[in-house]
Amino acid sequence: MATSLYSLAHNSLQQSIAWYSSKKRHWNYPPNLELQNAVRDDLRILKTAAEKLEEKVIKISAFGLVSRGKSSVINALLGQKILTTGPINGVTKWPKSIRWTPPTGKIQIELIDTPGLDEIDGEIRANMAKEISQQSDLILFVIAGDITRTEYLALLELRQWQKPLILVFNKIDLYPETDLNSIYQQLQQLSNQTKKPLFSPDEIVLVSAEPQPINLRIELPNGKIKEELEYLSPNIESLQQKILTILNREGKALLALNSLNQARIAQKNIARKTIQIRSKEAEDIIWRYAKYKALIVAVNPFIFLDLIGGLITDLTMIRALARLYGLPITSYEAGNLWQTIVKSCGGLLLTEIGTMIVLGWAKTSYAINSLWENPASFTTLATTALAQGTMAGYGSYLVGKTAQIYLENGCTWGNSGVDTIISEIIAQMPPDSIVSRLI
Ligand SMILES: Nc1nc2c(ncn2[C@@H]2O[C@H](COP(=O)(O)OP(=O)(O)O)[C@@H](O)[C@H]2O)c(=O)[nH]1
Ligand SMILES: [Mg+2]
Repeated sequence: MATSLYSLAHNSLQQSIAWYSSKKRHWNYPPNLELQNAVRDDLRILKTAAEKLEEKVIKISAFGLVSRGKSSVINALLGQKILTTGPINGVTKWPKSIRWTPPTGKIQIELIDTPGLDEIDGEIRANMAKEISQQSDLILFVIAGDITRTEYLALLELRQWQKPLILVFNKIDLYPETDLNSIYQQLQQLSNQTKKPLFSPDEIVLVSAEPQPINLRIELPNGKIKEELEYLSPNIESLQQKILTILNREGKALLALNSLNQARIAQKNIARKTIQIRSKEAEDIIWRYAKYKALIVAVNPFIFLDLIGGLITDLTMIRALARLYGLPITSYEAGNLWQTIVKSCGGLLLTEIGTMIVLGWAKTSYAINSLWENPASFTTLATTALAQGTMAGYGSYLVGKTAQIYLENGCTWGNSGVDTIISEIIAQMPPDSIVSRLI
């Protein structure tokens, strides 16, 4: 990944932190304690995401069902038996993390071992899995033997969270007939062969992290038979190699993407909570401007001025909402808002033309034929003005509602918004990279 993108990611995060922790974020609205408490955790996540980018330690975690050999795989990577492994379920109770400095690289890696996805129950498991995977830059999903439905669903979910994955098929010493092709076929069967396969062949690695010892029968010169266990060394080089290749090529991109993704989730949460907590004030603002606009349009006799007046009211309303929420209006979102405003004005123009045709004259004609020359037409004027005013007010109401949606989602769009940088990073990576699989 180009360094410029890395600094872009860095700047974007710094900008967001500066914005969201600024006291001036809500313009001169008084501080809202409920809101401050509600977004405290999200702010912390935003800051952690920025720190993570600076730390440059890549987190790799092992996921999978019980006894597939997650702990063994990590031991094998480390070349040391640091983690306890064993045939009994639930050997690994809590997530553990270990620093690993691979032989060749200068990269700092943190390996995270997790309990099996099926070892702890329901909600705790789901939360733990989600939390660890969100922190991880790369996930080793360890399987052994047939892929179960549970494994397949977990893989689907990780893909949905846009997590870079390597499928590690462990214990090949027990399944010598297994090859990439058979794993591939199984995956396709599970996905009903309709969807795009979850993995490309080069994201699957076959290893044996802790091969079972072989019982050797040695015939001694005196004719006696001696039994001896022969311990085979792990077969893990292919995984080591794969990890190093990925990290050398796209380690920085993985790091940046993960930080940006976390920041994105945090920013969306802040926006959502802000809009929720300030909904009453927002409603007041929207109605107030809708009424202004209805009034301007109803009272004002010229079509052209109606439109200009309406436009100015809408823009002022959007600014008022952005200030209430303290959310940035980015260029992308502003563009989309413009479209909505233009549409709302288009609606106004149509009613104007419509009422002109139906009633035979428009308000504009009153500017020329003043009312006292033709007092009988007053009712028509009132009807026209009312129709236009109502339409205009309704238009403003729609614009206000749309502004809410855009401010909530749009806080991550725009030139330096995390969404833009995420897609730029993905677009820059070569098509066979693990990052480009995340689209
Ligand atoms: N035959 C064989 N057994 C293995 C291999 N890797 C791990 N095991 C065994 O599988 C069992 C579970 O391993 P462990 O690492 O504790 O699994 P975890 O629950 O996924 O962490 C242990 O008894 C290991 O000795 C392997 O490559 N081949
Ligand atoms: Mg374990």
